[in-house]
Amino acid sequence: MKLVYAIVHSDDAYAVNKGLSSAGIRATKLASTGGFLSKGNTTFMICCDNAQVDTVIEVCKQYSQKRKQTVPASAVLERDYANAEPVEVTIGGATIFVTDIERFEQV
Ligand code: 2BA
Repeated sequence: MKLVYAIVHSDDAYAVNKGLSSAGIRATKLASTGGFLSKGNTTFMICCDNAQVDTVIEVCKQYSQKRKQTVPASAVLERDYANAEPVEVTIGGATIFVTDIERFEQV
């Protein structure tokens, strides 16, 4: 069994959730915050069979959009350049971690 963490933009969370559910995959949604932008995002915790991991990744890929966001230059530059132009970063689609599960219990 695997535990998949999928971090998606909150605007995509509803579609990803629906996609997982239509594929018969159970998930827990957590409200999370990106360490870089300090903006809310959504983390899905998905415990699934090894054979379902590719489906999970496919669903996340299908329903997560790439977005461009402008951030102050000070967020990405090592030194604070007061007059530097804001910098554009690309967010997403989804950031996914696949981990092993040693034991799964529902009691
Ligand atoms: P944030 O940390 O808020 O990052 C938002 C976007 O800002 C990132 O999009 C990336 O394009 C940019 N970014 C982040 N750190 C950067 C840096 N040091 N320099 C320049 N640009 C930077 P994504 O890569 O798509 O990540 C989206 C969200 O996924 C992240 O939000 C964070 O919550 C999570 N994430 C990404 N990589 C992670 C990792 N290695 N471990 C844990 N969480 C991660």
